[in-house]
Amino acid sequence: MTDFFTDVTEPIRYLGPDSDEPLSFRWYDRDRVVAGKRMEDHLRFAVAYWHSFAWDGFDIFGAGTLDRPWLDQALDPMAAAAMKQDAAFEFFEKLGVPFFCFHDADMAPPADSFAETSANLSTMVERAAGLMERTGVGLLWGTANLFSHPRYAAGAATNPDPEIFARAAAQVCDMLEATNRLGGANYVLWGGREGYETLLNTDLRREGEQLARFMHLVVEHAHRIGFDGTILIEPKPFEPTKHQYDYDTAAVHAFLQRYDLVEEIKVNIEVNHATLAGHDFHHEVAYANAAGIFGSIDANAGDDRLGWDVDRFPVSVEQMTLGMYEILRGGGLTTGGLNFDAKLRRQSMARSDLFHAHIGGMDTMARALLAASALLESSELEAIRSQRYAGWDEGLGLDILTGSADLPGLQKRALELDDPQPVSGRQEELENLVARYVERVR
Ligand code: XLS
Ligand code: NI
Ligand code: NI
Repeated sequence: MTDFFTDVTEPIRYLGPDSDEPLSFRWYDRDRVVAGKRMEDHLRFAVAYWHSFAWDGFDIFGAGTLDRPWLDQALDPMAAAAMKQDAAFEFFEKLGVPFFCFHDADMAPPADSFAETSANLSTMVERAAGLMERTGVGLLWGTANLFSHPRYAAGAATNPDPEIFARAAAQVCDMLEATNRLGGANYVLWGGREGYETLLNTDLRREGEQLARFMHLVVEHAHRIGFDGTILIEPKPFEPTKHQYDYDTAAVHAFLQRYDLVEEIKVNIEVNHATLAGHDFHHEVAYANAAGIFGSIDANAGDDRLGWDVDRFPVSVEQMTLGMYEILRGGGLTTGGLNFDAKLRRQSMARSDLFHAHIGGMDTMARALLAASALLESSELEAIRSQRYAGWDEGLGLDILTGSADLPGLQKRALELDDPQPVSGRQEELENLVARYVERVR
């Protein structure tokens, strides 16, 4: 094993809620069985290569701050990529996560020609395959970066120039095959610049059709190569563009239905994107489950006072409990997982800060899982919810739903009967109920 994380000499262990050891888990106990499943299998944690290994801390106001020797510009790009991979796998192993996620450009340096870029990717993917084999770390998902290069300034699939669409398709072809080669459980499409800056130069109808065509090409090729993972779209309302077409889960669902893709593609919900769209994380998961398109999670958090995608590590057990509750209520994660699409603050310069950040995120999610699963197992909320709708399972409700009631019939009925009386929705009582489960988790 190489040694980039010398401050952490042993794998991170579970020491329980009373531990004062900063480099230990207090809630994430991978073999603990929760509702019939090991915690590790419930949560399916993944580390995001881009924020943790490909980012040096630069922002729009200043240069990199983080201590990341593998990002040294003086290194040969392929040697640097190998060093980065060694550092990443040392981290995955010491942290004890089952998965990671990456974009093509995170793992292999893009070159001047597509041929060379493609060759770099296959070299690094083969090398990753060896490290995955040695460490047992799997790939939760792969994705292509279709937003950083200047050629994608006006979008990839939604670009006004078909040559750029074609270049993006070539890149996705490579990355889908790379994901398949590495046994990836999912493939993600995030429409980084699939949107518009101004309607003055944008043809909305064409761009929608182009995007749908692109998705169909991806789905067709996934079938062709026998990729058995799930294809996911990651909704985000804006940033970098003023308006993104994959605004939220509802917009993605409408798009998938309109273009006959709803059986083929699901969603990867990111917590911070949900809040940018004006929703709760809870809402996005519930909506996806109701629509039958729930796939996976990018576990992170925004900041209440900043309207940006700040990608903090999750810290709120309350917020995460509500999302986890919906996930469990929908049957839990299958091919999906919880990917830490989260980054350190720019002043957290030490390499060991990566451990503290992930430990906090994993403990937050583990605690949320425990609270959510106790709440679900008790059936307290579900009993109240089903009682609230009980009228729809028989008599009048069933007649309305099955079509045996018509407007004049309902009018006649209303003339004969007393007015119906509203009942309490019991919201505050339910909020207190959730709080009790969050407090008592052990
Ligand atoms: C950016 C997105 C991105 C995707 C993968 O906001 O969250 O990181 O997860 O391209
Ligand atoms: Ni994001
Ligand atoms: Ni994301």
